[in-house]
Amino acid sequence: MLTLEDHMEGIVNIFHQYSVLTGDPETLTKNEMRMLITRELANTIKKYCGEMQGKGENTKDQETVDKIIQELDDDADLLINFDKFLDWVAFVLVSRNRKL
Ligand SMILES: [Ca+2]
Repeated sequence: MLTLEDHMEGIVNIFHQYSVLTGDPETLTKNEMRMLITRELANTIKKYCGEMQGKGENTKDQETVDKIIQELDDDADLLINFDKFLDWVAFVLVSRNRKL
């Protein structure tokens, strides 16, 4: 059975699996983040997309991914470090838990 430690290590590993692809290995470029979200969070994105449509926004998956990245990159340096990534993962987990 997986422990919380295993899951935490998994989050760190997934981040680095994508962050090392180009440029600084400790930050995600927008393309790296886009790849991570698209491949690792396909179902979550579909839900996000549905929620935005519920708010009257007609977004497709790709536009939803772009919006998430824009929100994450709040200082507009085009890079997402582990702190920002983890804040976002925590936010997704908290909203998911509320809906369970
Ligand atoms: Ca990188």
